[in-house]
Parts: sequence; structure tokens; C-alpha cells
Amino acid sequence: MSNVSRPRVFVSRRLFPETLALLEQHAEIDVFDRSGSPSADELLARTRGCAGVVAQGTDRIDQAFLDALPELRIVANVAVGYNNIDVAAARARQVVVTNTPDVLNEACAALTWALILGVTRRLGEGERLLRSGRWEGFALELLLGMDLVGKTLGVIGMGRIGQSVAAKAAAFGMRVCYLRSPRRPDAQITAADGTPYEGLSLDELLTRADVVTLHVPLTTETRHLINQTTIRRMKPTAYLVNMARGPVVEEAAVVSALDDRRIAGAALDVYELEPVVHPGLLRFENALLAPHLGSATVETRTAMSTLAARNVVEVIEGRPPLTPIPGSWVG
Ligand code: 8YV
Repeated sequence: MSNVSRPRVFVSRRLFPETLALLEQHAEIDVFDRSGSPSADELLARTRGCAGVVAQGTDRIDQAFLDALPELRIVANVAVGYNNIDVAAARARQVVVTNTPDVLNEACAALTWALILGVTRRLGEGERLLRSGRWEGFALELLLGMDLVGKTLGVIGMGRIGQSVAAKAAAFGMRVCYLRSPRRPDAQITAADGTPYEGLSLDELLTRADVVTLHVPLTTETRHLINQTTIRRMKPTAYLVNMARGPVVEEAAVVSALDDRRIAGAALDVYELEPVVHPGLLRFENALLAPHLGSATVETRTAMSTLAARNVVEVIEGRPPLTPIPGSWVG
């Protein structure tokens, strides 16, 4: 079959073979096939003339990029977060923007619990001790952590992932409270059995929770939500978990809180300047640090990639996108 009239799609990172096969049935594809991500210049050059781009959270899609690509019809992010994309600029140019919601809820919630359990039970420290050959055998007081049973989990960002995290709290005997949305203060969020979770202000949540876990999108309102001032509201026995976006937390504030023992520990999956990590964080045994692994399971990353590819196929063939970002597409 001639390729002359087939739409072109740039894929900014290696994807799973089945995802590429799906795209290849409908488009002429060009895949960035090296490790790391394309530079801004290469992303632009290789998307030139394309109807679609399959992008990652690390690809900056801004006004200048969109202006340079008048043929572009869809940006399909392989991520639920889309703070890398200027959605208003895309909408103004009638470029559809899609993300990959829902398919990653369980993987992200599972990693959240892995971090909560890991940091409260000092698993990273334990493994480092054992591997270093310094473990001297069982000791009653060795690496004592904190029980979760009877404690309070404070969820900041009670969206799909936050609710999935909250739903698992009962299994560990934890109570759940969450940050009330300032936009919808009366909205009541309930567990699957209809029991309402307790909605609190930020100050109330931070002073009450034993584990504070972050699941908000990165916006101008949530940037540095946890900062030098707000972190002081946390209990000295409490743990901070960031599964949202790095800049939601001011890393320097976490470093000073850990330095002064104003919190018990922190577990982070995301960082302000990925892949750079604040060097201060690396000093603390009670900082559990993961390299942005929230959705990193074979099943979930495959589902995310396939959903992004299916969004591209729908749009380049003139059908509505499956999962448009709210406000990015008007049907
Ligand atoms: C992505 C994420 O895998 O979905 C998100 O928003 O943070 C991760 O699941 C990552 O952003 C790569 O695109």
C-alpha cells in the first residue's frame, strides 16, 4: 500500500511493540529510538508535518511548539498529568490534547502504599544495613517503625488515584481524611460502602494526619503547597508522601524539616527538577526515594501507551478522542 496519503505521527519515546503495531496500521510513524528524551529542537523537528505526536510528561508542548506545527491535530500524552502541555494554547489552535486517566489508578495507588509501608517500616534503611554487611542479627529494638493501624491517612488530591489510595486504607486499619476542594467545599466524598470520608482544610489535615499523601495535579495553586510554612503544621511523628508532581513540594522545606526532626520521614516518587534530586534528601535514612515509578508496571504502562495510541488513531481518522483533557476538545 502506498504511504503517500497516510498521516504521520511522531512517537517521542520507545513504546511497546503492540502499541507501535496499532499505530502503524493507521499512520506513518517515526519513533525516537534512543534512551532518554528528545531535545526540544529534535521534538519539534521530528513532529514537523505530523498530524499527531505521542508525548511523555517530560516533553514540553508550549505555544511556540504549537505555532511551528500547523498540521498537528493531536498531542496524546502517555501520562495522566499534563502540566507539560499548554492546553489553552492547544485548544486555541484546535489541537486535541489527550491523557491516560483511570488505567493507572491501581498501579499508582499500589506504589503509594509501597512508599507508605516502606517509609513507616524503614525498609530502605533495613536493606541498606543488610547489604552493607553490618547487620548483627535480630535485635528487639532494631529499626523500629510506626504501626499504621489506628492512625490517620490525610489524602491531598481526592481524585481517581487519591480515592483508590483511600479505599485501601481500611485494610491497614487507618482512618481517612482528605483536603476539601476549595472550589467544591460542600462536595462529600464517600467510600465504596457510602461512608463519608472527612473533608478538612489544609491546616486541619496537616495537623491531624499521621501520613500525608499528595495526589494533586501540578497547577499554579498547588505549586509548593507543601513549603517551609505548611510543613511546620505536620506532627513530628508524621510522614510525607509525594506521588503527585515534584514541584507540589518544596524539596528544601523537606530537607530542613528532616534536618530539624520536624517530621518522622518522607517518601518521594517525584522531584522538582527530575532527574536531579535535592542533594540534601540523599543524606537521610528516613527519606525513601523512588525514581518516578508511580505507573511503572508492564500492564499499566502498556495500557497507557495503547490508550494514547488509540486516541491518536481516533483523531487522525476524524473521530472524537477517547480521553480528551477537560477543556481541550469541544465535540
Ligand atoms: C508517567 C505520570 O508514566 O501519568 C503520570 O502523570 O506521572 C506517570 O505515570 C510519566 O509522567 C511519564 O510520562
